[in-house]
Amino acid sequence: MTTAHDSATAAASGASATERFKSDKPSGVSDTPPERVSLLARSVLDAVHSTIREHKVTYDEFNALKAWLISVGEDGEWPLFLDVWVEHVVEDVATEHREGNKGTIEGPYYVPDAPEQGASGSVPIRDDEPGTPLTWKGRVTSTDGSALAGAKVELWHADADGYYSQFAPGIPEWNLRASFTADADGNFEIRTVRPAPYQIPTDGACGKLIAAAGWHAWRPAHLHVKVSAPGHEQLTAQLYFPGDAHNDDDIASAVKPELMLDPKRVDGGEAIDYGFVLDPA
Ligand code: MBD
Ligand code: FE
Repeated sequence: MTTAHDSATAAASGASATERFKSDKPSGVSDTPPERVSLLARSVLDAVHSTIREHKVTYDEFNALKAWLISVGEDGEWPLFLDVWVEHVVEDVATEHREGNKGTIEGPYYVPDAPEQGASGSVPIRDDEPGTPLTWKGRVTSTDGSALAGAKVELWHADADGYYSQFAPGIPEWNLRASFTADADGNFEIRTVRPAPYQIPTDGACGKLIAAAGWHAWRPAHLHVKVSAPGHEQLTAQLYFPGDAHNDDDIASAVKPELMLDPKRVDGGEAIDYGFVLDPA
């Protein structure tokens, strides 16, 4: 059977992720003081040079690298590459002071301003959406235990085939993307479906690296969230399902034990209970 997904390509999803990045996060090197740029660029170059000396990198290998770096840009895969292999360390460093909820990486597929569904409701979903229905109850609190009424919980995730709306063709614009607003007690209730394990695009430059190195392209199934409330640091996280084959070898190194769900079977699907504790800003 042919589906719209068969025409999903790395170049198309990479181009969408690159455009998304440019419009949402348009800050540049000019905001960074020259001493800092010099320090960081020097440090990265030193690491490259010592890798070359240590492993006696050849001209053939140097040229293979040049060709590959050119193709990362041509395929629009800089966001994918950086989010899969680098962002997890940036996230660790940025959030190490937090006492509240653990977070993890954002990845390349967040879109702001998803449809608002109030404190309780369903994500936008197709009539024939495949996958196990999931009901998720949670509460947003501050580190002192007080409820964060009006906290915003933005959710986005792949469908049961592993595709994200707005980055793969043939999916309604806001499918499986929504924003919820916690009630006066900080509570919210979300209805969606369980996402599938996710394989990053294999037909572009990142896929070429994975194949050439003999790695795999899988991330475990995950729900992405951003949680925000006035006077608090925004939390970006992902939640995972126990038993997933890739919880222990996520290609994006973004799984943490604190982010593991505990789904219970209920009539017509599964129920999860997971809340968030935000740090005061
Ligand atoms: C994803 O869905 C994702 O979450 C990350 C981090 C990288 C690629 C695809
Ligand atoms: Fe994802």
